[in-house]
Amino acid sequence: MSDFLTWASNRQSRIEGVLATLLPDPSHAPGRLYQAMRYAVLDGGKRVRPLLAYAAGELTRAEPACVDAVAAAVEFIHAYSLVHDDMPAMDNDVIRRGKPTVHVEFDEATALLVGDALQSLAFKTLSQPDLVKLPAMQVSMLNMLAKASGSAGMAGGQAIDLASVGKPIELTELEFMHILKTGALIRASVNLGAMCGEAHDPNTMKHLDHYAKCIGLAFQVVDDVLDAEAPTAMLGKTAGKDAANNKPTYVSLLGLARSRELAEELRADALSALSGFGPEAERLRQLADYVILRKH
Ligand code: GRG
Repeated sequence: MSDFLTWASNRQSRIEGVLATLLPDPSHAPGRLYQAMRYAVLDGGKRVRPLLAYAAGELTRAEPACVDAVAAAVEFIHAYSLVHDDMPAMDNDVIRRGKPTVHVEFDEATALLVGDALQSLAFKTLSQPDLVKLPAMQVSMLNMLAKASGSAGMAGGQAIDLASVGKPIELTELEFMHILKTGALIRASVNLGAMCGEAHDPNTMKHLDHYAKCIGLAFQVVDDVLDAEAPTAMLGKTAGKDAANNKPTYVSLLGLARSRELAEELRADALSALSGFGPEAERLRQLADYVILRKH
């Protein structure tokens, strides 16, 4: 585990540097927007999506510069989603990553623009010239990120989430919502990281995609468990909000014990998807453990 923590910390520092370089310089106009973009992205978060991209890139022996771009693009999309999700029209939250949310620290109009601009920056980053050898591959990657973040992915999942507050919901509907809302971007992080490499034969990609699908869902199940039982100080965001907002969650539908079991089953499923790989998949295996055993 200590070897994994060293690897993760190394990659977290690396992505911090990449993000800082790609974000616009706040000494130029519009300085306040640039400052807010940097506030939203830098110095916070577990960087799970970049870590997944780096681990998948290691498996396919990817070009580091390509994985850096993928990791930054998925993190920009993620950061934008958190900024918008926290706004009064959505989750109306005041703490994120242990500090005031962007609309509280700046203002609502700025928070909207931060999300818009981060989304564009994600696509600018992934569309930079010569990222991969084959231009058609890069178009496929852009298409994948667009689908994962759009109405058939994260934004669509968020729409279902908002519409389901206070309503009875079946487990299958909850699962569908999370596959889109949280799962799609996590899945894209793994697939895009792998696509930076040389070996994207259909079999490798199929197993990786199944791993990513399980991890995406497990991430959400664990998030629901933590929301129910971990204190705000540990989460860096308001704890217990789902129950307070009458939101359907895995815990409200299945109870804590069954939710924990489900996370464990998804972890086992994710690991079995990697069983045909050797040591090159070790970081992905360790990340499955990290996602499921995390405390915040
Ligand atoms: C606004 C279009 C739009 C979408 C919002 C992902 C999302 C969709 C909202 C986030 C709401 C939320 C708290 C979902 C639970 C799972 C989740 C994505 C948690 C936050 O991700 P972490 O734990 O956060 O990776 P850090 O801060 O570590 O990056």
